[in-house]
Amino acid sequence: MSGEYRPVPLSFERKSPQEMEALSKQLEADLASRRSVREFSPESFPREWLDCAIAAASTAPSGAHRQPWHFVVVDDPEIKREIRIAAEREEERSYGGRMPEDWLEALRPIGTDESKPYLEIAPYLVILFAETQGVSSAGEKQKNYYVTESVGIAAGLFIGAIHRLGLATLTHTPSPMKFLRDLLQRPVREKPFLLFPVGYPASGCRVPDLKRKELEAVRSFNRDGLPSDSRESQSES
Ligand code: IYR
Repeated sequence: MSGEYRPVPLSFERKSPQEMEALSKQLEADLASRRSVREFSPESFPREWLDCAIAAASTAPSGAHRQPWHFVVVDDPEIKREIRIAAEREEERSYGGRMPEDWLEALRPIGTDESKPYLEIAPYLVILFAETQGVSSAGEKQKNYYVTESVGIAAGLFIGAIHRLGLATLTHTPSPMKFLRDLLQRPVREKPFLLFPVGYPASGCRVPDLKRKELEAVRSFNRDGLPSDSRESQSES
């Protein structure tokens, strides 16, 4: 992108209302069938499929169009093993006292613990880094804007793309995640953001019995969210 505003015509294909009506039904059903998976089959798939999901994720809108993300794909068994060992080392500390009791209690229905075998079993690990600083075309340090929002949106598109491809993933956040930058030899200006194991679910894969919030709980219309008296008391507190 040059330094001036030189707009070009938008390319936008208008769909028929009939098609949109049909899509509005399919869309939710399709995304509702997505689940985070922690039991993967070791079966691999072509790397190009992952590249397609990453390219799709990289279409995300971003602050000042800086696209402040970098995806590292790992399929090397030795690197996956190093990542599993380092992640489990951190998780042992987290589950063994670093996470307060209320957090552990919140995680109980999810069934997670410090053991992360899927980090070696899944055919690919995709590590998403946030570029806290960019590099200009002249090779100089460049400020990035709304980095967390931008990378979060790219992560969402990636998760949706993986699902639409017919694969499964997990938004894994070993904490702290700095070991990923060291193990993958990424520059200091890149901050590990999320780790996605990607593959097919294992046969017999089980997932937590989660219920999602109803639409009415996550969407208000105009000002109908709260009765006016509770809005007042909220702004006072
Ligand atoms: N990172 C840990 C703990 C964990 C935290 C949250 I919040 C989760 O939704 C799930 C797990 C782990 O991966 O086990």
